[in-house]
Amino acid sequence: MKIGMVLYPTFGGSGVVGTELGKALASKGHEIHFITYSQPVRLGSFRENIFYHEVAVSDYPLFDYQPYETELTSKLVDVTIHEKLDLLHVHYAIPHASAAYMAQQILKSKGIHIPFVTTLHGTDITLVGKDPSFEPVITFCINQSDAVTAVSESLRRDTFEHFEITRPIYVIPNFIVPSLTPAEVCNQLRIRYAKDGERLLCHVSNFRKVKRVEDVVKIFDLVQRQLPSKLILVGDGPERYNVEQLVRALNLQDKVVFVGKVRDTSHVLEISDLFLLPSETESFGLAALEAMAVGVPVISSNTGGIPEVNIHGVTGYLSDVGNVEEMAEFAISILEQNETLEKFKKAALLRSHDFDIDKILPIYEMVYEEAIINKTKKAAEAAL
Ligand code: GMT
Repeated sequence: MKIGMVLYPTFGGSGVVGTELGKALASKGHEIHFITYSQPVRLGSFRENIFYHEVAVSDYPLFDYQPYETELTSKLVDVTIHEKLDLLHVHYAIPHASAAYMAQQILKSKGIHIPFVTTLHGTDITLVGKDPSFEPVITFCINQSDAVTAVSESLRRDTFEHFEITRPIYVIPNFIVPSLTPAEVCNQLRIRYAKDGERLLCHVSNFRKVKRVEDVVKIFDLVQRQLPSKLILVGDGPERYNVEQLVRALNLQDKVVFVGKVRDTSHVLEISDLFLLPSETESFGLAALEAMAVGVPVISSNTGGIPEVNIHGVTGYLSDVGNVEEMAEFAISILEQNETLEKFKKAALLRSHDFDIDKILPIYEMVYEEAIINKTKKAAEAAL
């Protein structure tokens, strides 16, 4: 299949999922055309079957706000025609689903019938999307999509709850592409952050309010009072300043490392003992799954789709949002004894295999095939 993959090229989970999916599809022989405003961070180097089309955003002085959606739409039309695409797959509804719908209508007027699949990722529904200023457009575009997928049962439920949806939504969970760095590399890297006998805790996010990164620091503060440990914070965003202030106020500067944005987080995760994800809401929690995929247990909040990934008492623990005391107790209970930590590490790794790309990819392929067949049928019926 020739697929146009539309996504945010940044560090966000939806961009990571779209990029890794595209790469995996390309390895299976599909032709993947990434269409976005800058090169996706996880795209990596030149590969067979992968093409990247940059959406140039004009800066005409009349525009206080650049019409990205319009330029994206034009690009979708152009790439579909000239690369003879079979399907568009848009990640994150806003504004990708409405751009795809518009492109579809323009193409229809030229006799080209292309289906589009929309994957809902979380904040496009749970935070931004349900805002009344977006709601009518989101509802319309979800209903007009040729197929809709959501990354968890929880997100599917939220979508039906907040929008008037008249079509089915398939749950296709996020996935991991397993690859382990040799232990030797990990050990060398680890001793730069944690001395012998110290535990290493880790958090990765875009430092938005919804991630509650201050809770990460509060949990760590309680843990380090009981166990020698360090915390690595990966990522950057609007809350970083407040988090830095909190670290200083708690006098934890020597124990907390801010490494900023990291393109490939696997190396940081591989040297960690425990991952903290105390988010307010999380449709899936890809960051937690990526930690589990390298054998790191997870302390998380019990919210959104996280319980579909992190199993309480097995791969880590889940607590109510904001209950930092309990999260710290759970963290200590895992980290105190080597045997317990090992048990949780093994269980986390094992669980992550349920989300192996080999299991998830065929489901996307099925959805694509069905969408293409249905579109072709509809176009033929309309032509009669
Ligand atoms: O977490 C973010 O703020 C980024 C956002 C995105 O769309 O890039 O992440 C969402 O999609 C990820 C990939 O499907 C999910 O793993 C995250 O749980 C989800 N974030 C939220 O629901 C807050």
